[in-house]
Amino acid sequence: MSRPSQHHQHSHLAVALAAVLLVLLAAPSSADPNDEACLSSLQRSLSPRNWTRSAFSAPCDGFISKLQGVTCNNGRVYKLSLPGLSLAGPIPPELSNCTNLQSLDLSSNALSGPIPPELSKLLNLAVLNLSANSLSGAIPRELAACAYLNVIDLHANQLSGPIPDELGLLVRLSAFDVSYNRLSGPIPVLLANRTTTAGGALAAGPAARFNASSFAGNKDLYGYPLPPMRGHGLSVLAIVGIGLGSGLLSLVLSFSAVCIWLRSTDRTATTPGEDGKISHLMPAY
Ligand SMILES: *[C@@H]1O[C@H](CO)[C@@H](O)[C@H](O)[C@H]1NC(C)=O
Ligand SMILES: *[C@@H]1O[C@H](CO)[C@@H](O)[C@H](O)[C@H]1NC(C)=O
Ligand SMILES: *[C@@H]1O[C@H](CO)[C@@H](O)[C@H](O)[C@H]1NC(C)=O
Ligand SMILES: *[C@@H]1O[C@H](CO)[C@@H](O)[C@H](O)[C@H]1NC(C)=O
Ligand SMILES: CC(=O)N[C@H]1CO[C@H](CO)[C@@H](O)[C@@H]1O
Repeated sequence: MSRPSQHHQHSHLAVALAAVLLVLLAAPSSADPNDEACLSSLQRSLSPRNWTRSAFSAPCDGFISKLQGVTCNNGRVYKLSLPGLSLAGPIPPELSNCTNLQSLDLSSNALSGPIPPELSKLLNLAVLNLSANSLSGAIPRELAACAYLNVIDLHANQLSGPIPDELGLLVRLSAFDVSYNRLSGPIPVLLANRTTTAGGALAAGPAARFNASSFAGNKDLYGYPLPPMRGHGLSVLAIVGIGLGSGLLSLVLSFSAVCIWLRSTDRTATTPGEDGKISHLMPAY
């Protein structure tokens, strides 16, 4: 007697499961409010040309995106790739609402203003490429919170201030480029030097973690792998210049002194003539 009712219960369960599955499969097209806030802020700030506002409420249909440059994974925005589209304006802090973002590429545009420290809330971020823009201000040290960062490419901007030491703690970094900015100060040792292996011995091959090309084109940046204390190198040049200059000056001075002396001796040489005249006149005395 109990068997049929159990069967009945099982089939009920199966129907319920199927319904849940159907709902789940249909669900991904419904938007995540965080992604919507993130994409709306990007539209407000940079207005990518092909973006239609209607798509923000449902940017992802499972793995497929309705917006240019947006890649979805399971209904969430996971990649934003908008290089070389002449996008102008500041990076909105609300970009940090795309909490599943793993890759952000806004390179080769006309972005200005600072890199928002809020980007450090993107805890899954592996790729950050903001190269070839007009970004200014400091590199936020908060970025060190993005522990999965593999790529930080900030080359060719107008970033200033020091390179935060904390970035050296990002153990997964395989590409780091801050060349051609206005950065200053010493290069963090943990970015420049390969850390020692567990045994304490230095890893084989070159000692550099990132070589000079990662740091080039920043006038006031110094330390390995760049020359030590560039300011010092300049002052050495200045000392040489001062030395050469003062040498030349003393040469000119002594030359003119000799000239003046020669002239005065010329005069004294001519005075004997006058003396002679006088002496000729002398007899008439
Ligand atoms: C917009 O989309 C069209 C067709 O999909 C494409 O040809 C065009 O390059 C896109 N515009 C921009 C600015 O990328
Ligand atoms: C960042 O983007 C630029 C241009 O869009 C590209 O040339 C460069 O290789 C990228 N950086 C990395 C580390 O992939
Ligand atoms: C980093 O490496 C360079 C070159 O091998 C070396 O001269 C320098 O002393 C190292 N710095 C530290 C702090 O280990
Ligand atoms: C610096 O390292 C990059 C790869 O990380 C390599 O392509 C480049 O040739 C190196 N440059 C120098 C001057 O060693
Ligand atoms: C909807 C949402 O999550 N909005 C957040 C977007 O990011 C800003 C700044 O980080 C937050 O203040 C909002 O709450």
